[in-house]
Amino acid sequence: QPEIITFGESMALMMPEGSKGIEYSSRFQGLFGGAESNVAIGVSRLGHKAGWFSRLGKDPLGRMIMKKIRGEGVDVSRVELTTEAPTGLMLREVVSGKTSVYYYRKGSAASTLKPEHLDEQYIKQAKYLHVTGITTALSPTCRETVREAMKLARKHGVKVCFDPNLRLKLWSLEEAREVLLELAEEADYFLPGLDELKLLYQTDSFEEIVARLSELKAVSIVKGGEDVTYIVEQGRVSSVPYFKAEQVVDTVGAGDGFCAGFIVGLLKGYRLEEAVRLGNLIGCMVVQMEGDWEGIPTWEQVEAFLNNVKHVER
Ligand code: KDG
Repeated sequence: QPEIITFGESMALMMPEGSKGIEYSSRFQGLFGGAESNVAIGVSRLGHKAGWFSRLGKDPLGRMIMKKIRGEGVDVSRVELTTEAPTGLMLREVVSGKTSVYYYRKGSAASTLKPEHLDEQYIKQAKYLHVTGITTALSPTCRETVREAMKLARKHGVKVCFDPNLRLKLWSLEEAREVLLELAEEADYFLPGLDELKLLYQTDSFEEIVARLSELKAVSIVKGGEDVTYIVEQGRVSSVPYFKAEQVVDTVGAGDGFCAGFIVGLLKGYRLEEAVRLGNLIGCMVVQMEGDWEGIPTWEQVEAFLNNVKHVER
């Protein structure tokens, strides 16, 4: 039985091989990603049971994504492959150090998710439900599904983690603010980035941001401070330093890696600071490899890193 359940859109991901951008590249790597499945894969690699569901197209990309997520040990028993709509696609390039993402996901299978697709019993038996703002941007029915899932979680005492994951290529800031700030009120753990909060609360003042976060019932974990992650709990602020990455290759997915590490910390009964430290470590490992989730370590690799175990080459 999954200890944490999450749902949302996963898409095929094409990235140019080498340093040429999309326009001039003739070779691409075929990967996949999706904020929520990135978290589920992370939790699974770190040795805990995660369930992820969505709707995927009954097409080669949908089957590829489903098999790979299953291959990572995530429970995909509630995923539906449908002929109604195709699997979404995104392209990503890093040109002169600048990352750009292009979405081809309008009308995708995942955007047809609706509250009827939720399985109450499945959610009920978990300890955590993890949802993100990306799903709420996909369609009105997706938005309703997130609201309903949070309601079901509350009804059954399942703790809700909410990452706003603001994506301005999907909707306007005005629309996003209204929906995301409303959902933040319903979460137990609110996991935004500092840059997102500046936009959502329309202020650059850290004090003002802390004041707004302190109005929430949630514990807020704010990613992307100056080399620290902040914990804000009813007016009290503490910070946990980052680990230093040896090389930064691809920063996309770092936030999801953080969430996976943080949730695993909670599952292990760690103190908040310790759970955040684990999140920081996973985020740091993710940025050192290409792809959204490929850099997430296994639990053995985490232990080896923390215990300074020497790597044996052969
Ligand atoms: O957090 C990483 C995600 O942004 C990436 O996996 C793609 O889910 C994705 C999205 O909608 O941007």
